Amino acid sequence: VIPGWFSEISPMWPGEAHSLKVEKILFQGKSDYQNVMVFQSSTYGKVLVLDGVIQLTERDECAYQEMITHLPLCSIPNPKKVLVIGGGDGGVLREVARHSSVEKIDICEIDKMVVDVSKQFFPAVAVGFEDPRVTVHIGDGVAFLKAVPEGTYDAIIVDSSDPIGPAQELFEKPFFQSVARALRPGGVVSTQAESIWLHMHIIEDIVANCRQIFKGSVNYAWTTVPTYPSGVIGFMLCSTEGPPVDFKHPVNPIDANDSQCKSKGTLKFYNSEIHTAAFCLPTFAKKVIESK
Ligand code: AAT
Repeated sequence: VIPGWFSEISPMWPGEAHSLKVEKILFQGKSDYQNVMVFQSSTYGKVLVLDGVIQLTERDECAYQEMITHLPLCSIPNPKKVLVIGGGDGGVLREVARHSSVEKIDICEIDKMVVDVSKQFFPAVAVGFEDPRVTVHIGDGVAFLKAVPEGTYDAIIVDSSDPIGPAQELFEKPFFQSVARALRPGGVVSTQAESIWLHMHIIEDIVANCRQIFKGSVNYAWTTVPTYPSGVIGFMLCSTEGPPVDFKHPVNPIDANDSQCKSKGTLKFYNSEIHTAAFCLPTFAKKVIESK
């Protein structure tokens, strides 16, 4: 550990630790679920850390939040009811709110401290909470989903932390079954699905489970996020049986109506070309994912 630097050390990426130079620690707390820290970095803006793992930085959060949201929402016409699990910083809410067809946005985040800290230190991210269509539920996403009536949502976005800690169950088969149940026929889900460089074994299991559960389509997409382990992160994109969804060819482009969102700023990362490109996989990953 280098003095004055934050190093992201975890058994989920043994033998490596990305480091950022710390200008100032702005917040340190312990919630019922995890350690919460915010620091000012010298080159990535403010950084939110949970249990020693970077959740977002001001500089590159756009890549993750825009992709995990617009990959599903731009793949179906007129999404109306959307559920976000995790995502307590509000960034995914900010992105969902860009879609004018959306009428209701529920969010279920386990840790209220994440919401409070985001409102205090990351106003450009927490702006998502200000949208009048948003209802906040503080609780476990697993329990919340079990109570949702069948066929409720057009889209579910699982913006979850890594599977060590409170998010563990969000990577397991029963959770994906409840997601499928809560979606309407032809509804879509997008989940945080780790890195092809570090977690092929986790991805393999998720893909195998999803192929059994989602009778529409099952796909893996990825993007670059410099401050996430290995610099890339992926998403599982699945649809339930019903009107077919071709994730690779977005039918609901957002590029055009983005201008209505002045308070949220404009899109910085997502566009229709990068949407399609996100599904192109390196050969080693393609082999594993297609064999499942
Ligand atoms: N948008 C920032 C990126 C995140 S945040 C993940 C959120 O999921 C956290 O706020 C955490 O408190 C919440 N969470 C964890 N478990 C649950 C649960 N069971 N129910 C509801 N919310 C939960 C993800 C960063 C990925 C990091 C990659 N290394």
